[in-house]
Amino acid sequence: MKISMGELTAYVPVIIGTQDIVIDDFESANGTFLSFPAVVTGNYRIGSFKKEGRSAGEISYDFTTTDATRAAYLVFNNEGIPLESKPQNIGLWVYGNEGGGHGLKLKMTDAKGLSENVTLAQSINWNGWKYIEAKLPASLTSPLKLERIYVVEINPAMKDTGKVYLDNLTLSYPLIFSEEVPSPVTTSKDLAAIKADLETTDAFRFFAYGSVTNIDTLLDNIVTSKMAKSINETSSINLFSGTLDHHLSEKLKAPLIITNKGYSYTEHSNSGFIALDNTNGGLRLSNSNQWPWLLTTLENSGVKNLFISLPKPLNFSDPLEENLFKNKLTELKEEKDMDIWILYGGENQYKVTLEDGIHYVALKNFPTVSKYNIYNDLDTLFFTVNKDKVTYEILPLFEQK
Ligand SMILES: [Ca+2]
Repeated sequence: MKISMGELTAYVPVIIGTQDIVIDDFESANGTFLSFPAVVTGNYRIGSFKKEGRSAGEISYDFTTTDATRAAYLVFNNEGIPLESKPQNIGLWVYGNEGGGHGLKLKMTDAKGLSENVTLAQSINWNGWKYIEAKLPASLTSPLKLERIYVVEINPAMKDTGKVYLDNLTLSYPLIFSEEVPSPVTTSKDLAAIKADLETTDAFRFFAYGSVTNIDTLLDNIVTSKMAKSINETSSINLFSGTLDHHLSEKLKAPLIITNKGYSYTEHSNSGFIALDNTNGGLRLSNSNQWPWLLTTLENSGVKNLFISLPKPLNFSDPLEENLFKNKLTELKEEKDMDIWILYGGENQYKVTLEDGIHYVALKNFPTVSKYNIYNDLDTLFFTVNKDKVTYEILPLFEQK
């Protein structure tokens, strides 16, 4: 969000949604019953009456035996459920018909051993299933443990027996904030840098990216899920000019071309994809067998478009080899009228340049720092390959609203 006052402009964090994670689906034994005071009786079990799946949790209580404050607890196994990082909200589905208008609370313990009781509902007074949630107090220090969920009554007059059903205990995390001053995505003047429709049935789109490594934080996982969704909606091939973390690769549907070791040739529709290895500063230095293989492959290939991917920038330690490589491609372009694109990794920004009619495209790596700006640091590149024309679009993964 941008706030302007006179000449002052400030950028403040913006929450653009939440990511919900179910941490207990009540599909297997997860806790035991406890009451307060001891004269209160009841039970906790996993039963077949449920919101989702095959079962839900069931707390039964008998609040008729005393006037004192009464509570019926589900005490989670193993001293509670650890919460990896502190969520914004914690919630669950609760079936309220036999809730007797009592309160529903949970008990958290934090890293310092401090306990706090958090109210989920002042009064269980609804019919059917309802999702209820509570914010976690700022005073608690992560990591937290959820120890108990319980039905509680302080009013001596409210005496009854009943049952409360619980399902899908869920943590909600805020979906990312922007803390830095955003800058617009750099746009290229390249004529190929335009949005294009798929004109014929053999036309296709493909995704191109650098390395994706160290997907280890919750934010990384949220971001790569979003990335996978956007890729799977449109892409027929997914090209990475470097290592691809399994957290992303296992979510992708289309065939992968990964350029981090070795060399390969893949044909799709009217296009050829050649992966080469220049990790040691050149083709010969990385694997000398590549040259004869490459020359034969280029000789035999009759495709309209050629996409050559390399893990590192085209900056060979032997300038003669680099020239030879570039000349070979220029020659090929003229002889066979191919549209040639060199896609290389090792960069932190997308960059497209045109040299002797050949496109050189630096592919962006996934941020390796733990904190990054989701609007500025997460662009994606999609190529559209039509019969006579290759175009591309560099788009931010998250659109700033
Ligand atoms: Ca369930």
